[in-house]
Amino acid sequence: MRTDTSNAICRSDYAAPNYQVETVEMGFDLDPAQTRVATRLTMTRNAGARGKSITLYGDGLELVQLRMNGRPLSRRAYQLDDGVLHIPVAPEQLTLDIETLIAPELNTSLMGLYVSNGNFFTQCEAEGFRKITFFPDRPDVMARYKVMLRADRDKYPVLLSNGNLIEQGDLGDGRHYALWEDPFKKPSYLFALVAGNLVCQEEHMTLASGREVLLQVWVEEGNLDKTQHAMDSLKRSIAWDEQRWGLELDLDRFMIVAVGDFNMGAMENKGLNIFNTKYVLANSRIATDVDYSNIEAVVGHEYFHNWTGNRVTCRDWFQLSLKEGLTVFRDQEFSADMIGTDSGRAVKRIEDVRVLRQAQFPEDAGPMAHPVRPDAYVEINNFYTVTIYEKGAEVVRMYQTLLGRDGFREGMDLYFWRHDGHAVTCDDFRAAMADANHRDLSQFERWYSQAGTPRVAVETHYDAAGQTYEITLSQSCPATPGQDHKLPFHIPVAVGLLDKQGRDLPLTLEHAPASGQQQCSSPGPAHTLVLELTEASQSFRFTGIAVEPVPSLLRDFSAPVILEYEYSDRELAFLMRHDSDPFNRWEAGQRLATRRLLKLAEAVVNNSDLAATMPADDALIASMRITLDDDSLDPAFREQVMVLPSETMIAEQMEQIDPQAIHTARQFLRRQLAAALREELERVYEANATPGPYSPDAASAGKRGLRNVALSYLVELDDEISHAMARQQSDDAGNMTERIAALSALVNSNAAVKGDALARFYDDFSDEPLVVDKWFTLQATARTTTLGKVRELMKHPAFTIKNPNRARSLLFSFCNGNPAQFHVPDGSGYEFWAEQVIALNAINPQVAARLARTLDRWRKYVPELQHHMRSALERVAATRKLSKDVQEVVTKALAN
Ligand code: B3K
Ligand code: ZN
Repeated sequence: MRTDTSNAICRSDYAAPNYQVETVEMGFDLDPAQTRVATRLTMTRNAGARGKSITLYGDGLELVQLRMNGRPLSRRAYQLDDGVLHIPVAPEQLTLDIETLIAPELNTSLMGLYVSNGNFFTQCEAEGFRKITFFPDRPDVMARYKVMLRADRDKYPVLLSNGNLIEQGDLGDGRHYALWEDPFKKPSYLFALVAGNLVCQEEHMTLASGREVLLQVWVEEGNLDKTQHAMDSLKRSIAWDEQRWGLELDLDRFMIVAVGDFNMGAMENKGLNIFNTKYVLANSRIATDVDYSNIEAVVGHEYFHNWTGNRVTCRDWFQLSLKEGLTVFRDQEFSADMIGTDSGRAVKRIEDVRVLRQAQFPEDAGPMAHPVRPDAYVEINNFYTVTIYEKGAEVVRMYQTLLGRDGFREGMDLYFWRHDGHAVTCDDFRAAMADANHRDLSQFERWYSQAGTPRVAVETHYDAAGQTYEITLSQSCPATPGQDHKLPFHIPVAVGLLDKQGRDLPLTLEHAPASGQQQCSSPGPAHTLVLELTEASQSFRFTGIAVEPVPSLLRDFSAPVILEYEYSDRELAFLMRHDSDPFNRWEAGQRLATRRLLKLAEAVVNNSDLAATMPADDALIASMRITLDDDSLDPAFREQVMVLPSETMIAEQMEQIDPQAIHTARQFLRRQLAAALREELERVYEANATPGPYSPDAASAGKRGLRNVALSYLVELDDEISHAMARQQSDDAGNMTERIAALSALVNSNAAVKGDALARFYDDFSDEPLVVDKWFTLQATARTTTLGKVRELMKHPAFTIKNPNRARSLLFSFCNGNPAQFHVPDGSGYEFWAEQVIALNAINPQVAARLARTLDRWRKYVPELQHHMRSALERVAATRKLSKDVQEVVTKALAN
C-alpha cells in the first residue's frame, strides 16, 4: 500500500513554467471510437525561465506525431514517461505540432472528452485537458484558443466550443465543420467542446452599456419545455454582476449546455458552461422549489466565475479557493439579493450555515482536514471540498464584515485592476483587500493556512454599579493532521445586547481596542458591533448599560467558528422570541433543540425508556409554538425553526457517535413535538396553501416549505387523519414540490398505501431521469429502508451505477443520508459501502472517491462500529488497481 505522502504534490514546490503558450490551434475529427486531435502550440520561453526544458502532460493518449518547428522530433529529443512528455532542450520560440488519438466512448471517468447519450462533451478541470492532448496542463499557462470541430452532420448537427463562431460549413462527405475562436487568454482547464444532436432556447439581452449579447441554453430534444428558468436565472445573473460589482459579460455569446452524465454540478468553461441536467432542467411538473433555487444559484455561480476564476484565475491548484470561495460567496449574495427581504436573506444564511456545520465542520475535524489553501495533495480532484468552497466563502464574507460592503467593493475593484488576465494567489486577493482599505490583514492569513474549526468561548460580567457589561472572548483551535499548534485567528464577532423587553441596546465600547472595531455604517447609535478578536483572549467592555442584558453573540454567523456560551434555557427562549437578528433567533432554537436531543440520546444509550423518563420539554415546545403561530414571521423562516438539527449534526456533538441512539432520540422528539403542536401544525397547514398556477418565488416556496414541514410532523403521529392528509396532498398536488413531499410523508409512515403511491409515482415519471433519481433517493433515505431493500433497488431496470446522478440517488443517499440503517451493528452497511466504492473505482475514480469519504469519521463512532468500519476501509485500501483518488481518501482515513 502506498502512503499518501510519497506521491504528494506540495505547494512549496511551485515553480513558474519555463515556457508560455501563446496560441493553441486544435482540430478535432470527432468519432466516438477514435477521435483524432491535432494541436499546434506556439510557445515562448519566459523571461527569467530557470531552464530550456518543456514539460507536457498526457493521460491515456496515443501519440501519433510530434513535431517541433515543422520537423518530427526524434525519439532522442524527448522522453515520455508515466504521463509526462519532457523535452530537455527547446529554442526560445517554437511551434509544437502534436497529434493524438483518443476513444471517447470508452471514457467512463467523465474527464477529458467523453460520450453521453450519443453526444460529445468535455470536462477539463482540474486536469482533464491532458486526456485530450499533451499540454502544459496547469492553470498558470494561459493561451488564446482556436478550435476546428469536424463530425458527421446527421449525428452531430451542433458543434460548439469556447468564444465566437468564426465559420461553419460542409465538408462534402456527410461531414461538416465549425471553427471557434476565444478572444480571451485562458488556462486549459477552461477549454470545452460539445458536439451532438441538441436544441436550444435562445434570447438576446441588452447589457447596461447598450451592447447586445446572445444567450443560449442547449438541451436534448424534448427538454425545451424545461429551459426557461435557467435562461431567466442567467439573465438575472448577468444583470446582478453589473449592478453589484460593475462586471460586464465580456463575450457576445454565452452558452449553457445540459448533460445527463456529469461528475459534479456544473463547469464554468469560458463562454460554454456545461451543466449537470439537474441544475438546468425545470418545470413545475418535475422540479421542486429547492431545485428551482439551486438552479438559480448554480447558473449564477458558473456565470460569476467568468470574472472570478476565468478573467482572474489561480496560479496553481493550491489556490483553488481563490476562485471557489469567492464565487460561492458571490452566488450566496446573489441568491440573497434575489429574495430581497431581510427575513429571506436570513433564511438563505441559515441554509448556508447548515451546510457548513453539517459537512464542513466534520471535514475540519476529520482525517481529510485541510486549510482553505492546502499545502499538499495527492489527487487535486479530492480537494474540491466543502472547506475550499463553503469555508472559503466564509473567509471571503469575513473580509466584507471587517471592511464593510463599500470597503470590500474597493478591494474587489483593486483586485481586478491589478490582476485581470493573470493567474494569481490567495495572498494577492488579501493584499488587494488590505491595500484598498489601508488595513493590515497579515494575521488574517491564518484563515488560509490553518485547518480546523476555531472555538470561541465567551464569558460575560455585568457590573451594576459601574453600569458596564464585559464580554471576554477566548479562542482555541483543535489540532488537525500535520498541524498540532495553531496561532490565534483574526475573528470578527458581531454582537448585540438585548434589554429586558428584548430591545437592542445602543452600544458604546469603553475604549476601542488597538485593532479597532467596525461600527455598522447606518447612522445613529450602533445596535450591533463587530468585535475583532485577534488575541488568544480579549475583553470588551460596554458602558452605559443600565440593566443586565442578554447577549446576542456571533450575529448573522459572522465567523465560521463554534461559539461556546452557557446560555440558560430561559435566555435561549427569550432570544428565540426577541432577537432582532433573525439568524440568532433561529440559532437560539437550534441550541435549545440540540441540548434536548443530546439529553435524549444519552438516555437511549443508558437504556432508559424515553416515554417513561423524559417528559416533554415545555420550554422548547412553547418556543416552537410561539414561532409557528406568529404570522408576522415569514413562512420560510418558521420552516427553518421547525427543522431540528440533523442526525449528522447531533453526532458531531457527541463524545462517541451512536447512530441508533441519535435516530431514536430525534424521532422521539419529533413525535413529542407533533403531539404537542398538533393544532398549530394543522392550522399552519391549512393557512399556507398556494392555490393557482405554480410560481417558484421565495414567498410561495416559503409557504409550501412550511406546509410540508408541518405535514412531515403530523405523519409522525401515524394516524388515519395524517395519512389521509398526505394522500389528499398527493392526489391534489399541482407541482413536484407538493407531490414529492406528500410521497415522502407516506413513505415515512405506516400508511397502507405507501407501496401503491411509490409505484404510481414511478409510472408517472419513468421517462424523466431527474424524477427517477428523486424516486430512488426518497426510498434510499426512508426510515424503513434496509440494506436488503437497497440491494433490491439496485436490480431495478432504471438503476445504473455508471450514471453519477443515479449512483448518488441510491448509493450515496443510503450511505450518507440514512445513518440508522447504514450503521447497523453487524457492519453489513460498511461491507456494502466497500463493494460500491470498489465497483465505482473501476468506472469513475472521482465519484468513487466521494463515496469513499463516507467513513471519514470512523474513529468517532462507538467501538463496535469502529471495528467494522476499519475492516471495510482496509478492504478498500487493499484493492488492486486502486485509483489515487480513492487511495488518498482511505489511506488518510486509516492513518488519522
Ligand atoms: N469549477 C468546477 C468544479 C470542477 C471540479 C473538478 N473535479 C465547478 C464549479 O465550482 O463551479
Ligand atoms: Zn465554482
